Amino acid sequence: KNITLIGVPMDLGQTRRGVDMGPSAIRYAGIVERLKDIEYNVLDFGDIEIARPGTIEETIETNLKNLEEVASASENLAQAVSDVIQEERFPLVLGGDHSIAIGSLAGISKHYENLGVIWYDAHGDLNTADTSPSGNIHGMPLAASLGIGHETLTRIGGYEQKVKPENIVIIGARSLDEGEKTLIKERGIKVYTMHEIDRIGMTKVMEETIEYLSGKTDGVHLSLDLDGLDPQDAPGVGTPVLGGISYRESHLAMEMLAESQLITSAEFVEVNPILDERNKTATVAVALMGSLFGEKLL
Ligand code: DIR
Ligand code: MN
Ligand code: MN
Ligand code: MN
Repeated sequence: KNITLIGVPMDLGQTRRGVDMGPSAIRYAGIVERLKDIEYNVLDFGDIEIARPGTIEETIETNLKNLEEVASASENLAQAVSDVIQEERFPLVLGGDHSIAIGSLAGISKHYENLGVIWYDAHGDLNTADTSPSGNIHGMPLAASLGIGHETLTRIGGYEQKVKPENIVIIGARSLDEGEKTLIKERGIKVYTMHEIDRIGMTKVMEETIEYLSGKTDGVHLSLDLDGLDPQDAPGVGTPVLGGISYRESHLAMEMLAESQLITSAEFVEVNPILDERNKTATVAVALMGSLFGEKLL
């Protein structure tokens, strides 16, 4: 029952300023106390250093925004996460925009033969330089972790494929770009869109997800983008999409993951206190982390 928090004040993977304050907002909402209350040994590593935009010399011709700065932070995060696992502690990464998942997965996957990934998000984050409508790297981390996209991103950690397509489950998707839809079909990635969540309910979605991953993986990383939730419940995000997963459904999902004991690392990303209502989104993130780590209502 040992957790190490790693803050990643990254905002260079997208264009809305303020998401770099996500780790502070989550700490302010009481994550350390919350986990200590359920008998965890909690260490706070502090924050990964992020270079200011434009401070690293650009040697690569690309349409990807802040590529060198994102890559540099990703290498640092990969090393920090890997060290935490080496110490047999659970890495809990606090974002920052979702581009940080490139570094998290690069550090985590070294320790597993068959890492599973649950991608809880309104988006697929499966774009590449060729398919991206925005040039924002936060729309690319899952593709990069599959080894698809710009090699500066796919080679973080010194190796290419962090996760196999058959070990991924995307939950909550409702805004997928054309290139992402193609990739999902080509690679056979399992996706529960909002349609399936409405149709069969979160209980069944999580039962199937746990069943799907438990047989074939030796660890599962939860990458939770707060924009997977409905903007009514999580308004402090840079790219809100209507019609998302509810607060209650999200708690249920986290509680079922806690019961399954499947999750071996996690990150909570895209909390932007500048766009928020009185730190509501960080507070929701902390409540969901409580459930993920086994907090009970009674
Ligand atoms: C869009 C938005 N698919 C892009 N992606 C977001 O820019 O690639 N991911 N917001 O979380
Ligand atoms: Mn640059
Ligand atoms: Mn995302
Ligand atoms: Mn998203």
